[in-house]
Amino acid sequence: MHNEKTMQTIEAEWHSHLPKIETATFGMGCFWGTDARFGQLPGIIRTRVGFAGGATENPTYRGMGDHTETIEMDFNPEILSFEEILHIFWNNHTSTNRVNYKERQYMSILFYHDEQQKQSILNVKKELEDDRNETIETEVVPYSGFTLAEEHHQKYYLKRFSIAVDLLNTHYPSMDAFTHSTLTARLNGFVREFGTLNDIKNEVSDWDIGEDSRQIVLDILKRIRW
Ligand code: MHO
Repeated sequence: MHNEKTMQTIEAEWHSHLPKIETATFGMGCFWGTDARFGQLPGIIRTRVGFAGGATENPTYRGMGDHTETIEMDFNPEILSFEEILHIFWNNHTSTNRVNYKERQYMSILFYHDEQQKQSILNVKKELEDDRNETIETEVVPYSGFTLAEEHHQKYYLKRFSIAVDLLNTHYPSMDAFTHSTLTARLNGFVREFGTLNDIKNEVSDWDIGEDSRQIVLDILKRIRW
C-alpha cells in the first residue's frame, strides 16, 4: 500500500475547485460503449452505468425488467454544456425506438433533472429534426431514480486490461472509488480509442491541484502498462 494520497483524495481536491457540477442521465444502447465515449471528454467529471426508467424493483443486469441501460454522469457545464452533450448523444446512435424490442433494455431515452434540461432537450431535438427532416423518437421523461449496475459493468473496457487495473487499484481505497473516478473514466475511453494518453496528460496538467498531487497522477500514467 502506498503512503501517498489516493486518486480519490486527489480528484476530490480538483472537484472542490470546480464552480458548478451538473448531472445528465440517459440511455442510448449498450452502456459499455456510452461510458467509454463520454468518459474521455474533459468536461465529464465522473460516469456510472446502471438502470433507469422502469418500475421493476432492485434491477440487475440479468433482471432489469422494464428498465433501460443508462449512463449517469456529472459534468462541468463551463467546459461541456448540456446542449453539447445532447448533440453528442444524438450524433452517435439511432433514435429509432422499436417498441418491445428486447423489452426496454436499449431504449433511446433522456431523463431530465429540471425544467432547464427539459427545455434544452426540446430545443435541440427540434433543431435536429428540422435539420435532418426526420422525427426523433427518443423518449423524454423526468428523472425518477437510477440504480447502479454491477461492478463489472463499470468502466467495462478498462477492466479488460488486468495489468493496468492491478496498478490502478493500488491508488484507490475501494472498487467504488475506482468506479467514480475521473481518471478511470478517461482511461476507459482511451482503451476504446476515444482520445489519447497525451490528451489525458495534458488535461491533468491543467487540473487545479497541488504539484505533489499532479506528479502522482502523471507518474501513474507513465508507469501504467497495457
Ligand atoms: N450482450 C451484448 C451487449 C452488452 S451491453 C452491456 C454484448 O455482449 O456485447 O448491453
